[in-house]
Amino acid sequence: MKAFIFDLDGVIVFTDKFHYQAWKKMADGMGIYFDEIINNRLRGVSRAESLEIILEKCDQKLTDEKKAELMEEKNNTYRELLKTMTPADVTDTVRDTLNRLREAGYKLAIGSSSKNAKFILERVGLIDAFDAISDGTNITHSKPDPEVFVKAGEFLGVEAEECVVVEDAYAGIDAAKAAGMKAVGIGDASGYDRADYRIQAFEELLGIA
Ligand code: B16
Ligand code: MG
Repeated sequence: MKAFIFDLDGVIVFTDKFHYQAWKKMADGMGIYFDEIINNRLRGVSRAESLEIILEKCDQKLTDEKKAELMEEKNNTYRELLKTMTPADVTDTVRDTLNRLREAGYKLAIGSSSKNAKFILERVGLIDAFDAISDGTNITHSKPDPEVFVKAGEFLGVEAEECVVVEDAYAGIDAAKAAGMKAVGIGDASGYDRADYRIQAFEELLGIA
């Protein structure tokens, strides 16, 4: 193995509470029912697909323009919430493990569906911790499509079979396998049997390296 590719939200940082608050504000404004159980279905899913899931509870048919407006409104609220993030939002364990993997000679990349990935990494002081960032701004298909991880491997100059993806979403594990990469399931995906490794704590990656 030569490289580790990390999903961002749910692996390195935890912004699902901000996604929830921002979508909730939008849904309440539209009179659409939305709760934390529906929010769980948005994990690792793109912004546009997230909106479609929320609109399952809406009886009106919305135009593409209206959908774009709602996504922008949600994203503006979400980015305001992201501004409250600081380096203290990344655990010492995550920072230390990333440093140790780098010292051991592995290339490190981000493979995230989020168009806000770089903004988040800047807020938490991790923008220089990775050799490459593949995110929602450089893909046309979201997970479980392998594109985001294939691009991360290309950016690093490392072959797919030499990359390990670390993911908290089932769709992310499926994407990693479709890319021909090894997959580590953590958090929500620690119980997913398609993952090659299943871990409970981030530092267990040092045992895989
Ligand atoms: P944005 P990840 C994903 O990040 C989130 O898990 C998902 O909830 C979100 O809808 C998606 O990014 C798009 O985010 O609206 O910021 O572009 O887990 O792939 O790092
Ligand atoms: Mg995730």
